[in-house]
Amino acid sequence: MSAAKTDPAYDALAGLDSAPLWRYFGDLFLREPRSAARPHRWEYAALRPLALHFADTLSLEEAERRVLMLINPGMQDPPATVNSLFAGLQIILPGETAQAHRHTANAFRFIIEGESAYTTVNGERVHMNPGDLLMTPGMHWHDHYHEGDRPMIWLDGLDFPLTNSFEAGFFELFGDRSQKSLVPDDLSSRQFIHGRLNPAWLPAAGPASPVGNYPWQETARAFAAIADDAEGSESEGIVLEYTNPWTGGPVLPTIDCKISRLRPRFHGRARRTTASTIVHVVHGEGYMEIGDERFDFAPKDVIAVPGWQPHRFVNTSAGEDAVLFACSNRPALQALGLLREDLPGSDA
Ligand code: GTQ
Repeated sequence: MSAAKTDPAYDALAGLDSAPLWRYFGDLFLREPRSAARPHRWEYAALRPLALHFADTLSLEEAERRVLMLINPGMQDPPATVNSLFAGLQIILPGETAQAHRHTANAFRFIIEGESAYTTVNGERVHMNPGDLLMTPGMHWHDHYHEGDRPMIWLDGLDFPLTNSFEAGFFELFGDRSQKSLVPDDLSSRQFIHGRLNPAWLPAAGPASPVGNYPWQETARAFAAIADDAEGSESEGIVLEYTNPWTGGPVLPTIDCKISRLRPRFHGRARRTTASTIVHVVHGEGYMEIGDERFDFAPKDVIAVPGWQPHRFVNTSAGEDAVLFACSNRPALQALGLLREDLPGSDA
């Protein structure tokens, strides 16, 4: 009976801070995920001049971190890039220090341009060069210093949308602007670099990778060693996961990081996953299809791939590889029993 719609008991219920589940049910229990995030591309060539502009006009005394947030048009408040992940472009100039702090959010950096900066993570200076992947696990003190001679720009990835949604975010300033160096520079990267030969005197500690830097040199060496001898994944090409040497699993408890080499004319098979992904183009030209949209990409662009959207990678070049860095929230979903992946259009 439509009379039920005007039943005054509904107002009485609202007045008691209660509501009828039957009027919400379909929105609360979706047949399948519907991401708030939209598929999106951020063009590096357009953002870079603005990063340089703010480097000129805003000092690091005025900004805790000089970061251009990559805000998904569907996720403005609170801001996120996709679901539980945030990405931003951070710029630091020669001679600048980004002051020491720590937070519960896990972070990584993928270095885009510049050289001779380092971040000090719990007393270890970790140097950065283009293509390097650096870790700053939750509650590790970190400050950045640039001793080079041109601007340094990197992609930050953090899980603060997750820590904030769990209302588990803490933040502290160290006190001094920078930490003192407490151990030899780049020690964690050097002692774990081989991956298959771990330092046996160090007990596994914490849920995150102990490696400060996964240098580009090692990534390039891995691709060169595999060469064209492996088939790779039909969706992601020659795709390598950066691993926590203590577990063989993802580098951070809530974020995994991978790098894919797409050979010339690679046309990936579409897949979908409940994990949400952020892709950064290291080099090469091509496009991503996400849902029914196509995003052409150029080097250094960033692309948001919302969860459960079918997506595919295409390298349009006939002669050059495309190399893509990607992070996702897969470990968080996996830990909670929420990970589903498939290849749409197949029975698999
Ligand atoms: O470099 O420590 O993009 O604390 C956001 C928060 C970077 C950082 C971000 C941060 C940092």
